[in-house]
Amino acid sequence: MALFNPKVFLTLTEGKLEGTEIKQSYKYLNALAGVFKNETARAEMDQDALIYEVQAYMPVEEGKSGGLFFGNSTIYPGKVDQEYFMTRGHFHSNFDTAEYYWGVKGEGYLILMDENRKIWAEKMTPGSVHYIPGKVAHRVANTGSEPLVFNACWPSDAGHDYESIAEHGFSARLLEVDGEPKLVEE
Ligand code: PAN
Ligand code: ZN
Repeated sequence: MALFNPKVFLTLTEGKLEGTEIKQSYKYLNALAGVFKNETARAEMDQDALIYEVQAYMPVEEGKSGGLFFGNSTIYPGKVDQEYFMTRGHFHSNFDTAEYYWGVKGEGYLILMDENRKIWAEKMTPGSVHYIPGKVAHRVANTGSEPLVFNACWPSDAGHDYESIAEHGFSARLLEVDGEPKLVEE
């Protein structure tokens, strides 16, 4: 019987994935037009600033049911006006599919919004575990001064629906108010 080495390594203290099959993507400020509340402020900032990056290990074809994907996201610290750097956020296209996120480094909030636009946020810190139920949109904001790193695991047929967020947004935004993060209704 053959013995194999793992194809993928997770650096446990950094949350980073290593291996030849890891897909890597980068989200720069110029790709986030219309995402932040103050679009004028966003447009005046350095458009080449790296806001977040994502690694994904997708051992089965995307869209195939029954598989699981594994990811890493790193959100850099910063704000557009009062609003913390954050991911675009999405519902899953296959609406009733769940996901796990867990914090590895840094601090921030996981912002969750259900199909009735009810919204809440969970604090993310190293070791915090977050179950994202199906039918719940999710986005992460970095409220700290260091990169916020988290890992994720989601079904291979979940898909990403960015369009409904682009159209309707989240019902609240995480803003810095008097030096503290506050979820402010739109
Ligand atoms: C994550 C996210 C990742 C980037 O892997 O895709 O954190 O956020 P956006 O996709 O919203 O830009 C996930 O939730 N996958 O389902
Ligand atoms: Zn997701």
